[in-house]
Amino acid sequence: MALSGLKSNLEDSDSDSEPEFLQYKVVILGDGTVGKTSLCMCLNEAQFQPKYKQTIGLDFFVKRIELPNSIHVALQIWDIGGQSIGSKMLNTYIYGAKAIVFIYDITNYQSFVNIEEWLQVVKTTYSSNEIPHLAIIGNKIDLFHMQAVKLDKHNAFAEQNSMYSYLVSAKTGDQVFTSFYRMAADLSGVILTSNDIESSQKVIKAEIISYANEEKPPLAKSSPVTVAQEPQVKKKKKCSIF
Ligand code: G3D
Ligand code: MG
Repeated sequence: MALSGLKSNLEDSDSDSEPEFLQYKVVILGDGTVGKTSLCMCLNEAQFQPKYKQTIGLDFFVKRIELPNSIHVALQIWDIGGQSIGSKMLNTYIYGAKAIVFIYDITNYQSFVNIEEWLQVVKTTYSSNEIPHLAIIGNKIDLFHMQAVKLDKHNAFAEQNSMYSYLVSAKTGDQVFTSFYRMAADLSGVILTSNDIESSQKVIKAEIISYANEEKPPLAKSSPVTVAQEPQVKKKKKCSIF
């Protein structure tokens, strides 16, 4: 994709030192409770909210990302909140988005099945020659031992629908920044090296829990969660991106 983003000075336009940003609208779609708001908050490096509050209406925020060669991107990320698949407002929200992120909860099979319906809504908004960047995100990989969606199903769906695909945890921050970093690069036509991708990956802090008097919970065979030693992430309130 060419450098076709709307150039905008999001900061003080009087300042010569402020970089110009390529700005893109990104819409997050998915069932209630899959972690849309948590993902946005995590990306925004805000506190991970342990209490669930169904979002009313729509929230959006701007995430600035610096790509190699000092290319600055501003992703305007829209969280569709409590809107259901049947909502008449959805097409209006989706309109103009350069990227759509479909998110499901890896412990909730139905939320994965419903991605197909969310995709149909998107298809009614775009003509076939202007389909935006599409990504599918399986959230809550910190709960990998409760995984209800097999990896090959996730991969097959992503491939069939030409979607970028990620497994993340909005709770620990694992892979959250990287997925949006890669999206920003694709939208602005920047080719990332494996080094660029690796250095975008944030270190995930893991605390070791002692199970001295308890039975250890089962460990996922190949959990993608990046941890220091044993792959058990202690319940913590903060999304650890640093
Ligand atoms: P939504 O915006 O898609 O409706 P929320 O979803 O972001 O409000 O999250 C719904 C619930 O899932 C919340 O739990 C939230 O804390 C939890 N959650 C979100 N992301 C993750 C994750 O990556 N891992 C885990 N373990 N939980 C996550 P509560 O219990 O507060 O309702
Ligand atoms: Mg929400």
